[in-house]
Amino acid sequence: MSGLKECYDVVIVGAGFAGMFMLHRLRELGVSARVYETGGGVGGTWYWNRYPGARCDVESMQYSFSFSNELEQEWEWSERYSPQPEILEYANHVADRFDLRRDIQFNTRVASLTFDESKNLWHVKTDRNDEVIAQFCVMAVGCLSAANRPDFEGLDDFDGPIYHTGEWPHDDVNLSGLRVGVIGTGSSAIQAMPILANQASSLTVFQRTPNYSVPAHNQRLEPEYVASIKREYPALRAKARARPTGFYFEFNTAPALEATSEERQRQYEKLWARGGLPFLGAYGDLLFDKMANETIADFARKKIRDIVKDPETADLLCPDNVFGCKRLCVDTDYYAVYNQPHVTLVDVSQKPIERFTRSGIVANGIEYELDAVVCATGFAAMTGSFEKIEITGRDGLTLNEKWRAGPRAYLGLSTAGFPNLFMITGPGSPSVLASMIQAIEQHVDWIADCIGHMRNVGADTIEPKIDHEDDWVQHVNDVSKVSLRSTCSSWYVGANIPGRPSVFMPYIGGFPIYVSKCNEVMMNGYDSFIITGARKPNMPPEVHCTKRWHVELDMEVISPAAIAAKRVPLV
Ligand code: NA7
Repeated sequence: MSGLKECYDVVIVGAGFAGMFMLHRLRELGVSARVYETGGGVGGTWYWNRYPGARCDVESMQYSFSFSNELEQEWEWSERYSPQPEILEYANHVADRFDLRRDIQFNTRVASLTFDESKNLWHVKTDRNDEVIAQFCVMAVGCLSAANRPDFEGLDDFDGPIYHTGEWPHDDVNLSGLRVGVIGTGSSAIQAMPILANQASSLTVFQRTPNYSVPAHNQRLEPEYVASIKREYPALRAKARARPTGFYFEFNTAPALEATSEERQRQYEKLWARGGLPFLGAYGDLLFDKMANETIADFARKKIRDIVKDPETADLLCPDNVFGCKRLCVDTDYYAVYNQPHVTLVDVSQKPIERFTRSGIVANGIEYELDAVVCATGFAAMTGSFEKIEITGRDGLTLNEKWRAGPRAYLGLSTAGFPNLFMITGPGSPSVLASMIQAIEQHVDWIADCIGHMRNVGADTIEPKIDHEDDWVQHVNDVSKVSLRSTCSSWYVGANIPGRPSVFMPYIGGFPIYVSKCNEVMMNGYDSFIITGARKPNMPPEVHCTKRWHVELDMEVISPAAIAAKRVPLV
């Protein structure tokens, strides 16, 4: 190709919260950056997941950027759990406030990234025939962005529309009076179903695995409450960062099995009434001790049976696996949906859906007549968006080839053989097990300081040393075994999609320990990385953005000893 390709210091793939904040930080560094985004607007997951009822399962006052005091103070959330349109509005507000759009090219998918070893540059090609060059690439592609569309037999025969919750159309979808089928009973389906049931003349739900869900008790936010949080924001954020999940809630570190059954009942009732993910913080050993877990699972199953009137349906809805092993769902009136006469639950746990026909879906030998189908079948989590891009590193090695047996990344930030390629919330980092925006901000700050250092020392490339990467991957794997979370077929281990290697992908050791490790690596002059071409190799790194991630480790709750003693509610 000609030598006239546009050249940037950094190309960022994706304009969700990660890509937007990365762009902002790079501008502060005085670095040129170009963002490519498949969608027609900013917001990433909140741009695509427009299905009815979509909302965040982390409380609004904590699900937001913390880097700008002004932004934090001026933005008003209206509900305890923000609905998708409001989060998208927030993303747009951030884009406008920091004038981000002028460096983002929308409706453009990055098709390939190829590292040129002779020049130490990445060649970037898009599906719109853009070809640009960059020293660094930052993958801000999201953890739950590549929709899982199972290849059911006869899909093309079906006369009606087939929607996917993660790729919901942008124009109005009118399901009023239609016979609607829903495939899947994960978080998306659980949020959508109460609304779909109000619209549809019949709702037929195809369930492969039941999920535990805790009531959201969503409500409008009182101005006094909002004001009180805003007054305390810095302290609240600091507390959140010291928590294993990166978001703040009160949790109990005492073991469930040391309480009497009456005490447990009171504790579970209290937290059920409070609602949301903190329910898992009822005791410290719930995700570590199978017997302790049984106590909370029994409580949740009893709640399902109390709500769902038909005992057979209630039985089908009661999971028999570890409570909180799959991502816990947070709902508004989900289980009660099944009391409506036009809602039918079809169990496809023993025999998979057989096929689509012109007029419906065949399961267990029965044809269910349908006008429209909603696939709430989730995502190729953590690695799906990487797989879609042809990423070629040193020696012609592709990332798909390197990750064939499961993702291998150092700190979930970078991977050996792919110099100057960073990932935001990549596999091997807390990512989906932490509050996503906190996890994103910490990664962006670390990457920004790293790129700043590379410029300060005049370096050409940086990539992890393979032995450090191997050790980290092993550590991620070892830590996961401490938790019961590693024991079921969830998307955390890629088990929702046939043929994927079974590897626990996020880092479950807790956000503060992870952040300390990232800080340590940086302060040691990136000695677990290979840096080439540095003209000033001994210059120590300057801490700018990462300064705010200094965490006071509350050793009582997050120390390795506490983890070993299985007392950390890694919600
Ligand atoms: P999830 O949680 O992965 O749920 C997908 C659902 O679809 C789940 O019940 C799956 O059953 C089901 N599924 C997937 N493939 C099939 C096939 N082939 N047949 C029948 N059923 C199928 O995705 P969501 O979008 O709901 O939520 C993702 C995350 O977003 C969520 O955890 C929150 O963090 C936000 P399975 O359990 O695999 O047996």
